[in-house]
Amino acid sequence: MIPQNSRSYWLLSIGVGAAVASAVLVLALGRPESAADAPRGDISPDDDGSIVITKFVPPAENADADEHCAPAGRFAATATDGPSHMVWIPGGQFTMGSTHRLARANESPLHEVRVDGFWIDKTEVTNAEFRKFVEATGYVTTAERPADWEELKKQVPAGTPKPPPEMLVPGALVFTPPDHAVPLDNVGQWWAWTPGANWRHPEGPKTSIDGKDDHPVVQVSWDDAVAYTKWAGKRLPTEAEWEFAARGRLEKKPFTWGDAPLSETKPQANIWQGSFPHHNTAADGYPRSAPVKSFPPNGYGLYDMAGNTWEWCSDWFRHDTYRRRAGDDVIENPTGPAKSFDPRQPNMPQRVQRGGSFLCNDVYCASYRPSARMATSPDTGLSHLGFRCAMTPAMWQAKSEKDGATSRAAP
Ligand SMILES: [Ca+2]
Repeated sequence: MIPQNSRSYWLLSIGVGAAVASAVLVLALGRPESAADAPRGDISPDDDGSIVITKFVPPAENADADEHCAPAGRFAATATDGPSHMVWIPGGQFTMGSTHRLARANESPLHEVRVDGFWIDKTEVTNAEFRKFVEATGYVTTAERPADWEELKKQVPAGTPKPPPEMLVPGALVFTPPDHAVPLDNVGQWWAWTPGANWRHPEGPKTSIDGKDDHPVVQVSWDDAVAYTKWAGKRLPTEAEWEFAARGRLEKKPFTWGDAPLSETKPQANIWQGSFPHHNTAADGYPRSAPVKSFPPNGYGLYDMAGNTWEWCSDWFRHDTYRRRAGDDVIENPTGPAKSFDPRQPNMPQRVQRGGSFLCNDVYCASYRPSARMATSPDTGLSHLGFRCAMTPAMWQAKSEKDGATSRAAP
């Protein structure tokens, strides 16, 4: 489900005169485009007994998704062998994109991509995990800070007047459904700029995450997600890595589970059932986010690669990224364009998000498919947007050495 994906546009659409707001909204509210083996390296015990990978050797094809949290090798797989709660994704080549009937124009043409092996989080980063980061660092998320006009004005048409100060307060965008059917050409009818919304209060100041430790964290900007990954010694996955992992070894399939459409009786993912955006039957059990691992994993043992919450990727977004690759041979480890561009919102930089969310439905946008692409400005939080982390062998080695040093230094 497309959000309106920039807090700058929302602030301005509310805070300025009708003429400017109208121009902004024309740009901003458009409908989306038409529609286990872990590394077997030379692993040896360090002086203090911890396991250190001294030479990385790419692993063979995974054999059992549930065994991929840790590398197999000469040492029995234990929590110290690989990053906990992560799955080793062996490198490989795949066909990126889709021409499925539900695919949008920005998902084609199909092209061949090869990625190196990497670890990726088994689940979306949860509220409990994000809380540990905040408690350890004192980090204040984007949505908890007042909006910076000097930054926002770079994203809007020249000459746009500054909103009144009362509009530039901390906040984020919240899905706020109408109580009746509405035309699906204006996302302003179901998204609302909400002062006081942030990761602790994802649907506004009167809401909380009490009892939702195992739900994916939301209302985190791309900047917040990157800050978390750095603290964790990880990084965001690239768009190509994300899609490769989401496909779970299934070549050219429309869904993470294969060809079958979403089941009404045994849903494969947390999306929207009923009539969007006003009537959600929640036949899958969850009107909003679900605890991670509530639905079956994909072929790599990854949960919620379809639905639940969108997930940030590292790449800048371009609507024509794939068209610009046409004619290329196999593309190795693509990291996205150098700059963002989307003709619908030409002034606004956007980062890629993947995976769809609990708002996805086939009537409006079926983005719970592994090839579906969406984008949001990096300073924006949304009530259905979270992330998961990736990690390279070099990052894991660096973290292991750092943690080992820390352990040795401890009294
Ligand atoms: Ca649902």
